[in-house]
Amino acid sequence: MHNGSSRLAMLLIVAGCLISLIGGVLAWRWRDVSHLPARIVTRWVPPSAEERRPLNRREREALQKLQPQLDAQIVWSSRRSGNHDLYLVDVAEGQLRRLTDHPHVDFGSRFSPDGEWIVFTRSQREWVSFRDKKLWDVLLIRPDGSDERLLVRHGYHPTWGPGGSSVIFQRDTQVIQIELKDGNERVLFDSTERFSGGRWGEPELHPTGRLLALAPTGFGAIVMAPGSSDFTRLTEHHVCQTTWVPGAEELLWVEPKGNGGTRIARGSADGSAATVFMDLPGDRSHEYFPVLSDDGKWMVWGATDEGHEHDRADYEIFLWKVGSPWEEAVRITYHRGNDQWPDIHLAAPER
Ligand SMILES: [Ca+2]
Ligand SMILES: [Ca+2]
Repeated sequence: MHNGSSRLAMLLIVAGCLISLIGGVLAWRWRDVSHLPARIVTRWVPPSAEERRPLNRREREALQKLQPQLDAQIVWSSRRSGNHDLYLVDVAEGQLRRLTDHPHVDFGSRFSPDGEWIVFTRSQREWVSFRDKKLWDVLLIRPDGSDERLLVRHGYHPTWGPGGSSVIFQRDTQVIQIELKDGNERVLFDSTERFSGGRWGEPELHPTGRLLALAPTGFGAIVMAPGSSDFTRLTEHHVCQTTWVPGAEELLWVEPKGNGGTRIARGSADGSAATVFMDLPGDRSHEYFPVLSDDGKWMVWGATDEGHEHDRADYEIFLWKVGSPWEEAVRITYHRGNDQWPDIHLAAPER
């Protein structure tokens, strides 16, 4: 009788272990399993610099839809190689080009005004979350993937200064402008005494260089003259990712409101007016990373249908002709990993 109880107890334990094991395997979603080969392979066998990962059918169809009306390059960061590398798509060619091949995180790519260079940021370790703004360097690369070079150590969120002769970036509590010709640095803003030190993001200089925009966390968008301690507050609530509207003293920013939890607003730099610029109908409406083409006629951004983390969630890249109905926006990526921070450069801007 005693031996029978022991066997029964042992059977129950074994059965429990089996049920737990099966449950664990089922909980380990196919999505995670399917990512494993690329994640393992990319750690040991990096793809060659010449690799051109093909677009999938829906991505090719999206480009074909755009080709009659747009000749442009779009660059963004994607995990389609197993970690964050920069990819570029040439709409007219209908081809995908892998620009970087590095085990660290590459993102935040922005075309220079002449389209000859792309500035971006690379993590100093293999994995650094976008939430840590310290462990990053600023690099340059050509749109064909050549001439990759370090511009400056310890820099985050780089964008271009007026005319493309300098780069603006965040370093700890400061916004820095570095001249490309001699490497001289100038401090445009220092938040040491305000906005909880470095708790603000996405500083960007107006194309004329006369105004600097950024968004302190929980405070709202602000605009100031570089080097000034005075600023204009554009919103009374938290927003983020301020970016200038070319040819105007207006900005875009992301608001934590609307369909999907976020929307893109457009407002005057003097704070006098703001409107909802994009809040895409449908499920994929958690918008971030907006930026306009240099002629202001096209906007690219990323959006998820669930999830928020900028470097983890399944963002996809969208393109929209400014002024057309929102629902005519074209989704150009169909890749279940993270796709983020796009930028667009027109081959021949309309005049
Ligand atoms: Ca939305
Ligand atoms: Ca995606």
